[in-house]
Amino acid sequence: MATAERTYQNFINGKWVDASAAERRPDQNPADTREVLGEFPRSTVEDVRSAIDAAVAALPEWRRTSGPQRSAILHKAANLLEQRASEVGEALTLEEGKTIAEGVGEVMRGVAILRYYAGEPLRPFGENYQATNPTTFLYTEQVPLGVVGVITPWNFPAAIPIWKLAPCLAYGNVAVFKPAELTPLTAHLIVETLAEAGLPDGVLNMVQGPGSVVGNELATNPKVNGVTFTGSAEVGKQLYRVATDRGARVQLELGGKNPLIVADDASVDQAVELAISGAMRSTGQKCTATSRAIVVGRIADQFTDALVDRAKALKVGPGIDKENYMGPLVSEDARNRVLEYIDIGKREGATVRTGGEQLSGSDYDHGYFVAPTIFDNMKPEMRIAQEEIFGPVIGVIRVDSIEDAIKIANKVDYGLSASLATRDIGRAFEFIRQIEAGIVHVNSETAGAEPHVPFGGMKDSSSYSREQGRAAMEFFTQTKTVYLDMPSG
Ligand code: UN1
Repeated sequence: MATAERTYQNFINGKWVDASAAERRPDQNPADTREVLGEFPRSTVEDVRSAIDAAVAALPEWRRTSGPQRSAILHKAANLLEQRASEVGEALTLEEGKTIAEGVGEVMRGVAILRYYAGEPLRPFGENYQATNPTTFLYTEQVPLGVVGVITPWNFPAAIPIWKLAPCLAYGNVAVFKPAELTPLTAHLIVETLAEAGLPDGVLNMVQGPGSVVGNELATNPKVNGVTFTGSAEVGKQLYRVATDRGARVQLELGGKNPLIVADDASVDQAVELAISGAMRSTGQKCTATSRAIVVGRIADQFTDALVDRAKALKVGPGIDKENYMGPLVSEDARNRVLEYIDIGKREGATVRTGGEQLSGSDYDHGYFVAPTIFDNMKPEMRIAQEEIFGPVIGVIRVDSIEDAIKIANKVDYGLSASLATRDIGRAFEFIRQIEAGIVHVNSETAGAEPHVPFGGMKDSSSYSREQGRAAMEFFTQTKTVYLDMPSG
């Protein structure tokens, strides 16, 4: 297996530069940790400050570029990324672990997002109004927020950076991007592609390194006007306190505990497919993953048996191998955390119907593989039914009525996505009305997001803000109201 040959750098003011600290972090393949994909900087506060200063210096000119100019750059970035989709997708799979179909699919989603935001600067940026004085031209204009810190997680190392960076740049902002430490290579390739598309120096800067240093500086530095963050609730809430305390705008996308309610009239085959795909794709490491199957009445046994059979049949192994359905967890910590939750579930009295353990054997011994796990007899108050596990684990909760199912679905702190499998339109309407979730599905899985519509959660899943589609404009711009009158005399 190859060992690290290449060392990587930060991107500041249009140049690839070494971090000020000599210390580097190896980027390991979680399917086979003997493979190191590169060595990445562990940057210091000085590095972040120089990236912020470069962004500050680039802002006046960038914000004055025309919409069509910014549009052209984003179009070019989309085309360049499309040409590199298999290369970037492969890097993503090797460092994050998801399957190659998901890796390349995610990069293509990034391309679609870039194309959408390439169109944004060509759409309306404000509104005009009638004024009391009939000759006044009264209008609003959406102007950039300014310098934005972009902090992203490892689980969607291409799509999430792009869905934050593309609107950030499209609306005339400048960015300091801090990718997750576990997926620095995908971030590197994306920044390389965006830079090649012709962004002026300093408009996009990237600083690799730990959240406690790089993320913290972005949260505290008074020159940073806003911070957009996707990640854990714990880090997000801390960041929110620190950054809003100094008056910055903050956007959070946090966890989920997403339910799939299976009504007693549902197609069992369809419901099982939604549960498996929602729970096991990306090894369950999505904030939109399905982690609770709340099953109503008489079909519970049939559904659960079929779910268990389907989970047993899933092929698990390195994501780079096309025939595998599910790859490893992203890291040793992630694997240990999932195994710990499985233990907690057992101790709480839920029944493991399949999985529940780490996988061993030649394909598995150098990676962080856990078997697809189905808990039966999960009770709503159990920790495994309340807390985000972020792994290939789903629990079945059996209930007597759809009303109880919705009540239980809502009785968690999170409210990101939710799904109902049913053939009954009345039940669908009731579910849509009652469910506390930012993203609601009927007969489709809880995960997934179209690039051109708002994405975000209720309750503890976000900060009441939405990303993607036109909703992104609310975070990345501020409103200027203009009263334009004729000079008198
Ligand atoms: C998806 O379900 O495809 O971090 C997107 C996450 C979410 C994105 C999910 N912010 O998992």
